[in-house]
Amino acid sequence: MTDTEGTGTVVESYGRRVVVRRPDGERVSCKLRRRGLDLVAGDEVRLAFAAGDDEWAVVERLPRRNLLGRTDSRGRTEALVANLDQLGVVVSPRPACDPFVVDRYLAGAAQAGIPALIVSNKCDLAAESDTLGFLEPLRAMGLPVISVSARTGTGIDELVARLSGRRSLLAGQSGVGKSSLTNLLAGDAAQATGALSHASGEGRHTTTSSSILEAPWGELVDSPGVRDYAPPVSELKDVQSGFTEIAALASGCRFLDCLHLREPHCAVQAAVGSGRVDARRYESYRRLVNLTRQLDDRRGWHD
Ligand SMILES: Nc1nc2c(ncn2[C@@H]2O[C@H](COP(=O)(O)OP(=O)(O)O)[C@@H](O)[C@H]2O)c(=O)[nH]1
Ligand SMILES: [Mg+2]
Ligand SMILES: [Zn+2]
Repeated sequence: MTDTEGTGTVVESYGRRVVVRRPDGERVSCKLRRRGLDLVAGDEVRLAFAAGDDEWAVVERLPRRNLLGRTDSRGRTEALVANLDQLGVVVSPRPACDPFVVDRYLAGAAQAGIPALIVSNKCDLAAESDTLGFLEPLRAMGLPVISVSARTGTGIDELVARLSGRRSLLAGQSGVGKSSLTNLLAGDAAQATGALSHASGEGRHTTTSSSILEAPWGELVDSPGVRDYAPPVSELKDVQSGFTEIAALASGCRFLDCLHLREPHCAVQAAVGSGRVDARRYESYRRLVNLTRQLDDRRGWHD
């Protein structure tokens, strides 16, 4: 007897078990045929239903188009979600956002090759928008900025048009309105998620595991793990790939391995001096280099 074969997309992952959406839209709870498959939401997988078995098993993970990861507090890389079409960084005038956190999300997306946009929520609080000045250099770099209000509905149509037909993740600091936007955009889908795992008594035991919400217009990824976000960086030299305006200048530096910190004849430092590169963005870059150094030290201790 041979296996029945199938394919699908992982929409929820619980480590040893996953929920897979089949091509016909049905969601099935699957076991993993072997250890080490390392599945996250968004993964495309091959399934088999073995004769004599009573459920689908994931036998293989198909190649990933991209993978958004994070660095945890011990400096270990953790995969969050695969095959994303875009990352929306949600900001708001109140609570005021830390621009350095916003830059870390943008750096994670850039490193993974995922297009990013800014979702500027709470535009009904326009009187307090003076905290959003840090968006200007980002806008000037060509990053789309969409002003919305989850409260009044302003801009939501434009946001849906942006998200339409794509798999998007909305990330951002606590309080900026991610849940409000998710409820507004995919409320029914959010309620459906987790029903299968609750029914089978598995629950969600890791707070960072992502899930995919399927709305009529597209997909939204719910990822609690992106709250306190640092991109995964294995080498200091790689930090600049998260800052496209800095990476673009590196060929003008005298040293091939220039980190653009205190090296002489550095095109990046010169551009910061002349105002061509935003000084705050450069500071973000420096902080991420330093964070990477600290994490390297911590990794050293734990290995
Ligand atoms: N004025 C205003 N408040 C909002 C808006 N969106 C969300 N909020 C409020 O901001 C607070 C935090 O929202 P929440 O969705 O829980 O943020 P999250 O932590 O990012 O998930 C709540 O009190 C929301 O009612 C908005 O567009 N305008
Ligand atoms: Mg929330
Ligand atoms: Zn340099």
